[in-house]
Amino acid sequence: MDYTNLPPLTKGALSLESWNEDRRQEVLELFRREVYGRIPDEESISVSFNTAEQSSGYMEGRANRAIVEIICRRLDKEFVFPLYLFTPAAKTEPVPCILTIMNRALSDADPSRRSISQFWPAEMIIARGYAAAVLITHEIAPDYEESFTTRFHRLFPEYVKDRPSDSWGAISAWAWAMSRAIDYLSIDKAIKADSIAVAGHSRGGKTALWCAAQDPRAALVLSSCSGCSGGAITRGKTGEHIKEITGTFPYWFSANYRKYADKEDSMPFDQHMMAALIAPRPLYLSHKTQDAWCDPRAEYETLKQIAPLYGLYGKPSPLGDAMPGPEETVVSGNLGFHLKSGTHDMDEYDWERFLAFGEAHFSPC
Ligand code: GTR
Repeated sequence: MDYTNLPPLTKGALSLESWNEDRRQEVLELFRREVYGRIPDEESISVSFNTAEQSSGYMEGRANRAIVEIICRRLDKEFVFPLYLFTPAAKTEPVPCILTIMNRALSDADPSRRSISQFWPAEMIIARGYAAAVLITHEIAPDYEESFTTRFHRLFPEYVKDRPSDSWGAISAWAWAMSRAIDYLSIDKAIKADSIAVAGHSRGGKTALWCAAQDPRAALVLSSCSGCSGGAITRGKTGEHIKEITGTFPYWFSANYRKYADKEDSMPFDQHMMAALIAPRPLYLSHKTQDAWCDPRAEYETLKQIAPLYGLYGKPSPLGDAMPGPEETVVSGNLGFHLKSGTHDMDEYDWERFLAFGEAHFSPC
């Protein structure tokens, strides 16, 4: 694939003057309007928190658990979703936190810890000195077509019928919820407010990226196999494209996004521009060899495209031309990438590297 014709990050030569706040807002607006959809009238939603439960004795006494209800009200509607938060019991000082958006069966991120899964190894995260927070997609916005009527969507009944083509899809609702979780984590005294990372896999990986693109408080991003409409440049990628993803999951995106199916060359953006919105914050993308649907090469290219921007910010993160091979990891400055043999998944191998990347930036221990 020849990447010389990608839409450029800036108008004119890449410099910090041309990648200024106006340009960032312009790019953000492109992704809000054309891809994920905007949440309208955000100011009309009030958010408060209720610590519904606080208990100790988890993970053989090594962790405390809080369940925080995030209460969202708009006009006469209310919608509440839980944030599950484990903190290391032995720590007296605030700790960095990894906030994961979980998009699989509850057993993959079981808040009771009866079911343990490599997908969200909270015990390992705690042992390394972080707090482990998790949100469950299903508890925020349904991951199936339901005409935008339940959970988060019910705050906006007037958008059920005449839904503008730039209205939010589920990814925007999940990303919004991650930001509300950051609202809470930033005021919890157990957490270091400037050291909150966001993480997710696949649709969760897309969500974590979109959250961080919009919310500068997401201080570090860990995104596994996010692929199409996530970390992968769409033009020229293998596997899934806009036609397939909007055909199967139309409710993830704004209605506008569908118009680019089979017309990707006409997009005034591509995914490297969303990743650029995260610069110069630390960003790590991980991959599996047998995930042609996602296309690791297209994700590595995203990092290569934004690496010069990190240099301009004084965070040099140069990357070699060739993508790392299986079982290889590349970390350069604030950018990280690895490829592991296997199928579309997130596991302890990935978390090992995510946590090491986090340690280089957050010093959790
Ligand atoms: C697929 C989707 C991918 C990816 C994946 C997942 O079906 O098309 O883009 O997000 O689901 O979330 O596991």
